[in-house]
Amino acid sequence: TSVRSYAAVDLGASSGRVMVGRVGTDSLELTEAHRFVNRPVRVPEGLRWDVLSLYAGVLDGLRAAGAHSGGRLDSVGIDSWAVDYGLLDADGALLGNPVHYRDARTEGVAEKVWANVPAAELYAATGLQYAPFNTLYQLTAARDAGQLAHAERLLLIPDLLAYWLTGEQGTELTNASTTQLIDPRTGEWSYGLAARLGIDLGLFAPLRQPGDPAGTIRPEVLEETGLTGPVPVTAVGSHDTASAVAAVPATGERFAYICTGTWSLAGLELDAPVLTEESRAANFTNELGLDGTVRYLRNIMGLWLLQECVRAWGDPDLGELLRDAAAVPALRSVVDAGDAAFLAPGRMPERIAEACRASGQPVPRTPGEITRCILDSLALAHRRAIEEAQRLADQPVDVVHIVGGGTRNALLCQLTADACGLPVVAGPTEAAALGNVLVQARAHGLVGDRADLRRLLARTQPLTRYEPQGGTGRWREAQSRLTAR
Ligand code: ADP
Ligand code: LRH
Repeated sequence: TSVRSYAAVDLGASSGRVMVGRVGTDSLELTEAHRFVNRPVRVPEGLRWDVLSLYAGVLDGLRAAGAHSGGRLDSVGIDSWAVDYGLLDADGALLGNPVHYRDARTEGVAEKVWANVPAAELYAATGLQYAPFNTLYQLTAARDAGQLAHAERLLLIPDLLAYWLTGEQGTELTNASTTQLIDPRTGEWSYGLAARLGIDLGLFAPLRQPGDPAGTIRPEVLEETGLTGPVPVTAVGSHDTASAVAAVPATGERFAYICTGTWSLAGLELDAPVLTEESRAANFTNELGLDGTVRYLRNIMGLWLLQECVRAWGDPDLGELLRDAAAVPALRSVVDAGDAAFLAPGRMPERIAEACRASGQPVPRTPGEITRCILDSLALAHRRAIEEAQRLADQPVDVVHIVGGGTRNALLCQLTADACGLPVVAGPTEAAALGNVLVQARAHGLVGDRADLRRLLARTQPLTRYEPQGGTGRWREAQSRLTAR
């Protein structure tokens, strides 16, 4: 039987990696070829992605991936965090560094957009939860600041990197669904909405579906990376969360998922969007997944809260910190981990302490106490999102799958099982890369439908099961401290 080698470029907000997936008809193996930090840079005009250093990381990664596979790769796929983009001029040259979604430029922009198209109408048309960083708001801010004057093309981050590798431009659909300019019922651009908001959809390259060919690596890049051509690039679920959800190793249909990393994305896979007013009020989003599925989920601040504290504390050992946190009594204080007040960088330990004080709870002081407060708060937010998603979509579940970097945090997984009152199956850790690899393999006919793909993962990937303990009463009580205010 033939085994093929696929490279998955997966860029998270905290690190980028290039993984090699070796896929046979009944086998799947993933190895890390290269990992590099993703360090945003604050310049006087604001917070920016260092996209050239990320591209250099991708090239280093492809070189390493080739070295793992005798210089030959059957295809390359790229996924990254959502919503952000680069602008190109008429010659195809990048106009400035892509703006980071945590940059403050979108403050007050949503209100201006809603004056044209009310928030309720916007939700009914696009199904996207309100987040200040949705591409629509970023693009409105850029336009109003005159920054689109020389822009001929807008490429979302994975599409920009694919363009640099191949010379070809496209807009992959799952990530396009995070722009707030796509109709989730049709998977097409919302032309009417864009016209009313004065957004020029001509800036976007034609849509691509996951599995579509996305060009061939340029000869100069082959030379630079030591790869033997031709190497095709395949469109995958280029939104990292779409790739991660594709790699949830569920064996049945009654499952919820939490993609944990810098963010926690908690919700369900649905056949159709939920566009009700109740769903909007609960701030659930309808992003698009593979094969016309909908990723019905809520954004929770995620391990960003811990990353920022760890940065403030001068990078102590994570393992030790988590051991200290495990020794702190449970649920002493919790914060609302869904609160956009935690979006911006800086002063995180202080902001968490302030939130506890403001809600009349004991103020955590030591790093161990603050870490415990973060993990309890994340588990509580996971519980709330999964409970509300089931109710709003009328789709009950029996199990919660956790994928992504957070699967390495056993305390968080156990707390999530306890809070949800459901078993948690944790793994795989590199879900986005696996989903990326499997969509490439599927495009080449190596795996079948979504369920086959999930069965292959369940058979081949190490998974850890956590049973719920202690009843959910104390979690309900903790929630009431936040909602009673
Ligand atoms: P992203 O893709 O958003 O950059 P990841 O999925 O790589 O994020 O997850 C990163 C997070 O995983 C870190 O913030 C950290 O909290 C957690 N993590 C990574 N390694 C470990 C570890 N050894 N133990 C516990 N948690 C870990
Ligand atoms: C996670 C993620 C998430 C988006 C955010 C901007 O990496 O893609 O799904 O909401 O980044």
